[in-house]
Order: sequence, then C-alpha cells, then structure tokens
Amino acid sequence: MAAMQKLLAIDSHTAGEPTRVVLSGFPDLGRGSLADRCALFRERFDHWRSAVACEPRGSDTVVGALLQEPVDPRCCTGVIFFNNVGYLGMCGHGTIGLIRTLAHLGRIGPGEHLIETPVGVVGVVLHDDGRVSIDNVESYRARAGVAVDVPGHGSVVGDVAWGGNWFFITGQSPVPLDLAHEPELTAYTLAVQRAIDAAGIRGGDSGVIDHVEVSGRAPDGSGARNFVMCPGGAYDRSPCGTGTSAKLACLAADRALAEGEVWVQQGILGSAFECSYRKGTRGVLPRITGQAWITASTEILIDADDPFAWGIGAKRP
Ligand code: PYC
Repeated sequence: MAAMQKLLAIDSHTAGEPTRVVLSGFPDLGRGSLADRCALFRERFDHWRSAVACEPRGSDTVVGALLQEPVDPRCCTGVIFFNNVGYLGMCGHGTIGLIRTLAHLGRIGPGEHLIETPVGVVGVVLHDDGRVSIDNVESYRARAGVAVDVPGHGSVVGDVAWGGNWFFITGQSPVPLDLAHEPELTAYTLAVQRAIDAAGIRGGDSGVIDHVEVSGRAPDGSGARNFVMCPGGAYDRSPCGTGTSAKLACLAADRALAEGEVWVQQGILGSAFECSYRKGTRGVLPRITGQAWITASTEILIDADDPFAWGIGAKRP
C-alpha cells in the first residue's frame, strides 16, 4: 500500500456557504507575490485544488482557502481562494470563514488584522462577539445597463462591476428570490452566464465575468436579497461578500446609497451581511460584516491507489 498524503483543514460556513481552510500539507509555492503563487498553484499543482474542493471530498459549494506566509509583514496571513473549477481573486464569505478559523485556532484575537490575497491586502476586524467585518478591495462599476440576449428570457439588462471578482448584476428575475425557486434561479443565471460568454462581454482589463448576480427584494418584504451564481455552477448560499461589494459600487454610482449608510444584504437562505461603504478613488471601499461557524476539523488523506484521489473528473498528476 502506498503512503498517504495528509492535509490538515478546518471547515466552517459563513451564512450557509462553506469554507475549507487548508492549514498544512500543501506543496511549497515559494515566496513570490500571492498572485505569482496563485499562478504557480494553477500551473503545477492544480490537482491539489481538485483533491480538496471537488467530489468525493468536496463539492461545488466548497471554497478552499490555502494559508500562505504573507509577503507584507503587516499581514497576519496570506491566502489563496479556490473552488471546484478554479481560483477566486478574493472571497468575502471565505475571508469571514478564514478569520473565524484563525480565531478558533487561537492564532488571532479580537481587533484589526490585515490579510494578503492575490488581488490585494484586505483589512478585517474580528469583533468581540465573533462577527467579522471585511474592508474589501476597492469595488467599482465598469459598465452600466449592458443588454444581453438570453435564450428563453429575451433581453436581460445588467451592470458589470468589480468587487474582488467580476459580476454581471441584473435586477430582472423570472421568479421570486427565495429557496423554493432555487432550481429556476440556477437555470436562469447559468443561461445568463452562457449568454455573456457567447457575447464576449468582459469586465475591465478584459477580465472574465464569472459571477452572475440577481438583485432584488425578499418576497416577504424583509429587505434586499440576491442570488449569486458562482463559476463552479453552484449558487452562493451566503449573500456573497464580493457580489455585495460590487452591488454597493453600483448603488453608489446610481446615488442610491450614501457613504456610511447601512445596507443589509440577504441571500436566498435569508442569512444576511451588514454593509456600508466609504468613497474610494475609483469606486467604493466596502465594509461587509457577517458571521461564520466552525463545522469540522479534518485530516484529508490522499491515497495514491484511489482512482478518485485527486477529485472526480480531475487530471491525475
Ligand atoms: O463571498 O465573495 C464571496 C464569494 C465568492 C464566491 C463564493 N462566495
């Protein structure tokens, strides 16, 4: 029997969306910038991503967070976020899960901290009650009122905005934004995603738009609600930190939300993030507050003899 590879990880969920923080056992990605290390991870070690995030160990909802030594000594950690299909520049719910995990391990206490990601340094506050606030990367709207023809749905109009990932945000929804309509919302947002790709619509600097957000009101009248389709084909169970940041940028650009005003953003489970923004140089500097809960402390074992050791459908090393 071949020796098994071992990884240590802590699982949590933020407002319903899972995060798996990988603490140790990963190949060395060197001491380059987090963006360089993410590129190396993608080019040479992608099977480690699929081993952690894909079935049978993971699922299309899991966001992995690989801990890294930060380059910037002010940061308490570096992190690379990934999922079942690739890599995320930044992840809001994942950052809240990461901070909750570091607190669970006794590595940080309440107060202000910085973390380094491939798209920049992000400030966080761990509150005494366990809630976490993220001062996300500067977010902005790149294009307003972009129309795309979606088969079966006609013309769908939305904004293209950056919140640490690229989003197409539309207010058009064929059904109410609730859990009962999740299958229809999933089919709709996947159709919008295909139409965006087919039309060659891109974000700033030709960035790939890989998240589709439907933005509206909760059917029970309790406030703003969204449905966010992630690149791996699963919807975000949380209100999506980067999607909410992109939404704040659009609200600010439309003068529909003032600097410092509180915006409570629900996802379709009804779980919520409390948000506000400060003005930035290009867009807004969002603050997103939410809560995560620890769900498991895991030793991941990778057995070389297992045909699905590196994930179903994944390339073996
Ligand atoms: O919270 O930013 C987020 C996020 C992105 C993808 C899944 N969650």
